[in-house]
Amino acid sequence: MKNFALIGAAGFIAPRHLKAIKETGNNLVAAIDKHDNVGILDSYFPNADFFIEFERFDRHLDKIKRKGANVDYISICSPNYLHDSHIRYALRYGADAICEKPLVLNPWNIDALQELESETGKKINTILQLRLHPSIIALREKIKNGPKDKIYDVDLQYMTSRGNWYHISWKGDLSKSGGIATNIGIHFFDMLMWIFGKVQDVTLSSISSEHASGILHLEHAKVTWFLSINYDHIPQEVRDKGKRTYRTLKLEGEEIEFSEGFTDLHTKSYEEILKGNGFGLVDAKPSIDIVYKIRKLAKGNV
Ligand code: AKG
Repeated sequence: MKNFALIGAAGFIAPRHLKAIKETGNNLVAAIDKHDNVGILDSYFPNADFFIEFERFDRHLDKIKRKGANVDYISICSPNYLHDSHIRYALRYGADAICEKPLVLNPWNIDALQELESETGKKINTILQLRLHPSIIALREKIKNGPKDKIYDVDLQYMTSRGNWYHISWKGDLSKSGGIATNIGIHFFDMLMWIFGKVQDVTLSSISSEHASGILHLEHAKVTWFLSINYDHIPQEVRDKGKRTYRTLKLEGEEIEFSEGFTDLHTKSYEEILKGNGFGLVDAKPSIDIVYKIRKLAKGNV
């Protein structure tokens, strides 16, 4: 059984990490969040120690270490712009990191973390759960076994509605989340490159605080993409079924839906990480590069 600590216990994504730690048979010894609405801990680890000040969290983890009971993994669910700092804390402490997406906001943050991995010998893992989604794995296989020189015509609609709170929270602050193409688009940019190969070009047709669209040219696909968190963008027939998400991809006109199953993949991600098969810095880099480029396009800097 491994010991875990978790940074960002009060956030949107923390329950999936708590569930994954529990379902993989491990233990949470300590958690921190500057917000104290963490009653969710009782559903998974009522005995975990909880802190709202980083210094006290650090002192506690240090005490655990001096007693010889190391924390093996630190899970990071904090706002995106703090990820690299919290990863540094984890590795310097002597733990491996498991960090939510996007691993970092800027490509050069990855280079700095690469040096830290070599210095400490510890591993930085990230969550790229679409790579573990059965429909996406099947699609990748199909493309791998298809003609090698084909450029597929792909239409991607990625809609995952969020209420007004999204814009008021740190996710609505461009400097903290990177905006929706970074915070949410990262999922499908990574997935598309994993399936269709390296990026050749990306263009942006429109962008706002709640949507983005453009064209992505990959080695084996030309992808027209549309991303939205606005519920009204979801097709009526999908809304009529009571759904608030619609993730779908048309390959040469043939629809592949992957709306379901997305939220259950953290445990699978943890299982792979614990076996030493986690996605790391090298895996995360291409999608970090592309969302950085989109942010520059949005500002008219490219
Ligand atoms: C987020 O809200 O931060 C997400 O990553 C959600 C992505 C999705 O629902 O597809």
